Amino acid sequence: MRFPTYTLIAAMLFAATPALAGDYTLGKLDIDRPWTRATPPGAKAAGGFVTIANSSAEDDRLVSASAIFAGRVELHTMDMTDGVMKMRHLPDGIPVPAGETVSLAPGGLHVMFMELKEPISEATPVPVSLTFEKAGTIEIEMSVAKPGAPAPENHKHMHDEGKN
Ligand SMILES: [Cu+2]
Repeated sequence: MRFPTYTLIAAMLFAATPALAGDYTLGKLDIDRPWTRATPPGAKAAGGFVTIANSSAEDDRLVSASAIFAGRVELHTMDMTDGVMKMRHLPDGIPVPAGETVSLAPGGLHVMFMELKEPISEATPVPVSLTFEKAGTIEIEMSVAKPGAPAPENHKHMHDEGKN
């Protein structure tokens, strides 16, 4: 028995476009590729990262985040002050302007998981809730990369309260 040629072509096309796991939609927000890193034993904090695209005509804002595995979750940024990378708490949250894409990434904006109740282990996605001023709240899962997956050393040292 032979398959008609078009069946094979269709199969190849589907194989070439895998589903995008870990991407979410909330209203007009696309919330893509959320991830965090596995934590070494004794670590008290970890950063979470995600890309948020706002295709609506209205500005929005990531106002807060929460997670059952962290006693406290804040929104932070990092910037260079006198040649040193420093973290800053953003009490007003992270603006996501109309028509723009905002990336939370190592070395910049991030979700800060603090007072960790248990280590974050590699390859087990963790549930996180993100709340936006206009779009509301969404539950997502962050995939977990290896400890120390690409991030500036300074960030790690600051959270570990010590130097390696
Ligand atoms: Cu931080």
